[in-house]
Amino acid sequence: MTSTDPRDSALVRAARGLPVPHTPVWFMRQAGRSLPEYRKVREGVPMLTACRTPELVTEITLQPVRRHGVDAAIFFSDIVVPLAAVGIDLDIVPGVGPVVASPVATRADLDRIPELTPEHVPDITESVRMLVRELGGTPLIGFAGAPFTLASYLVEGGPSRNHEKTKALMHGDPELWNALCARLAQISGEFLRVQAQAGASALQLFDSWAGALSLADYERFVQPHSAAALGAVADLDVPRIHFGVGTGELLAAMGAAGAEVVGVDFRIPLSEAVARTGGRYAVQGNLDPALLFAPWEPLARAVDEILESGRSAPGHIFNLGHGVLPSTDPDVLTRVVARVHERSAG
Ligand code: 1CP
Repeated sequence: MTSTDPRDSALVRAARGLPVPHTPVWFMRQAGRSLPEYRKVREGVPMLTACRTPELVTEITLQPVRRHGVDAAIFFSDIVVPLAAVGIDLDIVPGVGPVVASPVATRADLDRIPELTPEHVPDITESVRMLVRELGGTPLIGFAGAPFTLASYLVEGGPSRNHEKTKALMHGDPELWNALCARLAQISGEFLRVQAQAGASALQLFDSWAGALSLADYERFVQPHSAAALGAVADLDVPRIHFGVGTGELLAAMGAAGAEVVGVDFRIPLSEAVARTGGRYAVQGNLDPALLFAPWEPLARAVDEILESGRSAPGHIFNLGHGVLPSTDPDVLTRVVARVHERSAG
């Protein structure tokens, strides 16, 4: 294996708990509205169209790698892309997020959602292959949405603060809930599999809204389905990152669902996340994205503290606690990458 093999990159090594030349760093939502070059190529192109056009996906995915020198690319797509691919009528509305035309409420609604096959997403395979060729030794992270977070969009019909219809279905009709999540786990698992088989070097399952759940509800209604999605790629020897927001109480259960890396938001220190997960997993995180708006001195101090806190983990991948905010100054991100590399080398 040569040093230009992405399987030997700092990101993959950290995910596996192996020694690294420096702490790897990438940012959730590193591609996107914070970059003028992104706004330029997206002009007049709807989000879902962009996600299904291999040349655009490749260009947008590469933009933050060129600009910031991050240690990984994240595939430019969205968690709802595989749902649209199987025929669910939805759109990504600018300034809102995913909006579903006919929310799921009954067994008949669920029965209209087919399983995902690679034939639904030939463009995803093509995009990943193009990217892997362009990226050389830089690893590509593939991703999917976890069943709970996807179910929330499908049941609520769009973004939701309280997930009340979702929780009502979960508790009111557990049979339908479990059938819906089993279908979504198949779709997510297959979407991850397609990306890994086309050459992605790591995978992230986004359960962004799982922090809205109690541990008891998570374990009973959600974890088995996330475990099924992660289990669909268990044989592929590609490290799996499991991330959610506000999931301090769920970290051990999220690791146990079948991940090598647990994503941590900014609400607890990494050392605390390591303690809560018994040191069994590498950790990813956890700079508050709002701190990128603070003056450099306190920001640099926060970066250094996170590096220090991450030393207690078997492996640490530096990231934000959630996605880059659209009005972030991209030069600050570049500076954070340099700081992480400089302070963690040797
Ligand atoms: O037109 C646009 O530019 C729309 C903005 C946008 C972008 C750039 C959306 C709509 N999605 C994306 C890309 C995207 N989505 C990526 C790209 C790769 C990268 O990180 O650089 C990823 C990983 C996602 C995944 C995603 N979509 C998640 C999980 C990550 C997270 O932020 O927690 C979620 C929850 C979504 C749904 C979604 N899509 C878009 C928006 C605005 C939202 C959130 C809406 C809400 O608040 O519920």
